[in-house]
Amino acid sequence: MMEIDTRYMKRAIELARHAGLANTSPNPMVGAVIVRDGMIIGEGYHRRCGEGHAEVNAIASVSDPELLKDSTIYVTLEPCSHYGKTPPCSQLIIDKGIPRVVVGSLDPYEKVSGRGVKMLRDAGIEVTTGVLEDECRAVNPVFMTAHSLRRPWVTLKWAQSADGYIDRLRDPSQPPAQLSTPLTATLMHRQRTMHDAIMAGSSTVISDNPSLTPRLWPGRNPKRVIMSRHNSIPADCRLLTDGLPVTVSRSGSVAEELERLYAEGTTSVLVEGGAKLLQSFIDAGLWDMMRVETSPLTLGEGVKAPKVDKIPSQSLTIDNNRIDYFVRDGLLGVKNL
Ligand code: AOF
Ligand code: ZN
Repeated sequence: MMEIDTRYMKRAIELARHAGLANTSPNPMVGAVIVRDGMIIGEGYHRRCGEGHAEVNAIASVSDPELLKDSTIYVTLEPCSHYGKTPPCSQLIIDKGIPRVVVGSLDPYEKVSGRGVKMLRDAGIEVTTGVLEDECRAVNPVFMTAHSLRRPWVTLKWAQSADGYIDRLRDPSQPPAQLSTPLTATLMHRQRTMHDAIMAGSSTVISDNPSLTPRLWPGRNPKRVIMSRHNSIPADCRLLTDGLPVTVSRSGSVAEELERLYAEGTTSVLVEGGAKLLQSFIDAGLWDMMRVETSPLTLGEGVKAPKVDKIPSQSLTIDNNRIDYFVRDGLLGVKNL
C-alpha cells in the first residue's frame, strides 16, 4: 500500500505546483488525485486564491459521482474544516461518500490544523497521514513558515556594487545608481508578484521615489507598506499619488510590523530597502531568504550595503551580475523556491 500511496501523492504534488505561488497566495498550492481500482479517475488543484480548493476541483472532474463511493482521494495538504472563502472540503468528502483519504502534510493554519483529519475520522473515513510529508510541505515554504511562526515570510532584497555600496551619495534630484540590469530588474518584478506585500523605509521613498509595483511582470499588485516612524513622506511621491493602495506604518519595530501584517492575513513580505531597514530585519533575525545582487561596477563611496554574517549561499550569474540567495538556517523546502 505504502508504495502505491507514494506514487499517487507524487502526482498530487505535481498538480499542486501547476498553480504558481503568485496565483494562490496567501493560500497554499494544493493538488489532489482520486483513484479507484488502480486508476486515476479525477485530478485537480487549487488554481487561484478565492476559487475552489484542490479537492473540490478533483471531485468535480470525476465523470460519475457514484465512482467516488469506492475511491481514495490523495491530497497534498490536510482537507480544510472551516468556512473561509469557500466551504469545508472535509464536509464535501464526507457528503460524497469517499471512504479513504490520504494526506501529505497537516495544515498549520490555526483554523484547520488537525481539525480536518479529525472531522473525516469522526465520520468513519479511513485517513492515512504523512505520505511524502516533507515533499508536500516543501511545495509551500511560505505558507508553512508564515502559519508555523505566525509572522509573514520575509525576503530581504538589495543590489550592491562590487565594493559593497547600495547607492552613491547623492541628492534626490539625481537618479539612483543603476546596479541591476534590465533582465535582473524584470526577474525582481516577478519576485514582487510572488509576495503578498512589498516594504520600503521612508528614506528610500524620499531618495528614490519608487513605485513598488511589479509593472515589468504580469500578475497582482502586492500591498505596499512604507515604514515611517519619524520621517514624513513627500505628499507628491509616486507611492502616494498613483492611486494604488499604500500603507504608511508607524510601527515601532519590524517585529511589531510583522505582527500587524500577519494579523491582516499577509503571508509574505519583500523588503526592498533601504540599508537601515534591511539591517534591522537582519539584526532581529527576522528573515527567511535574502537575495543579494552584486554588480561588477564599483562606486568608490556611498551608502554601505547591509552586513551579513558568512553563511552559505546559492549563486547564479545573470548578465554580469552575481545573485546570491541566502536562506535562514533550518528552513524547509528551500530548493524549491
Ligand atoms: C486552499 N486551497 O486546495 C486547500 C486549502 O479562504 P479559503 O476558503 O480559500 O481557505 C483557505 C485555507 O484553506 C488555507 O489557508 C488552508 O488552510 C486551507 N486549505 N486552501 O487555498 C486548497 N486545501
Ligand atoms: Zn478546502
